Amino acid sequence: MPLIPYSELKPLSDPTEESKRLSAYKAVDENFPPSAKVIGIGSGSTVVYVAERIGQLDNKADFVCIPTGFQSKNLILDNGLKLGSIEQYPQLDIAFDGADEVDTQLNAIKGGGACLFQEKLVAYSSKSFILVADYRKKSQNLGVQWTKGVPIEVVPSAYVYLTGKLNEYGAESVVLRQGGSAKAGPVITDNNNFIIDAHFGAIQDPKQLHQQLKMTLGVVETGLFLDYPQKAYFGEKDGSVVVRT
Ligand code: ABF
Repeated sequence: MPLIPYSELKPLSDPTEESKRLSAYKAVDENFPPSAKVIGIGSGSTVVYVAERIGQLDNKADFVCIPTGFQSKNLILDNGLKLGSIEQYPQLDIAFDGADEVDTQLNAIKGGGACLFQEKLVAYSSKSFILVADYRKKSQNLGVQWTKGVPIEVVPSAYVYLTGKLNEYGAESVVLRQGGSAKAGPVITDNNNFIIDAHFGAIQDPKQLHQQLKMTLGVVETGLFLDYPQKAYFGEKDGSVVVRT
């Protein structure tokens, strides 16, 4: 089990980083099944600390880790963990992932890193799914804190059609996500698709919105994660951790 007590760790100079580490370490310490064989490792900057904590376990030769994208694959390797694929290990014991916003019902918006499809596949395949985040992600209602919009993975040739549809559905903004520079062009996902970020304001019924989007031609998957997380851990500014179940 984890080796270094939190109190003995060197404090991080950035309070937001500290809150991310706090949530991630506590989530691992409280949930990692001692006999787990297959672990999902999500994406984003908070999961960095999940991989770090799991990398401190002394039994890391006993389990394999499944990534949700390129970054998490590197995280697994950098922490000396065994790498596997979802095709080899389709049943996971537990998965940890970050989020952009989580409401009181544990509905989440994810996909800020454009890995939402693989993240959802890992979440669906896992007996237990735990979200880790800093205090900025803790919300009462989706669409209030995270105003960049719901990430939607779409078939590239359908993006103009979908832009029209999303406007019809009442989106306040619809943006085709671009790469790092103006020259880079649209972000391409691991599945060779585009990402549209559609902001709907405060989302009153996330399930209904997800279903409507999924029924629309050209939508591969949405970044609305509904009903999957068993728990969400939020690192707070004051050094405490709020757990929603
Ligand atoms: C992934 O990383 C995404 O689904 C989510 O958008 C993002 C959260 O990142 P961070 O932990 O950096 O806030 O989990």
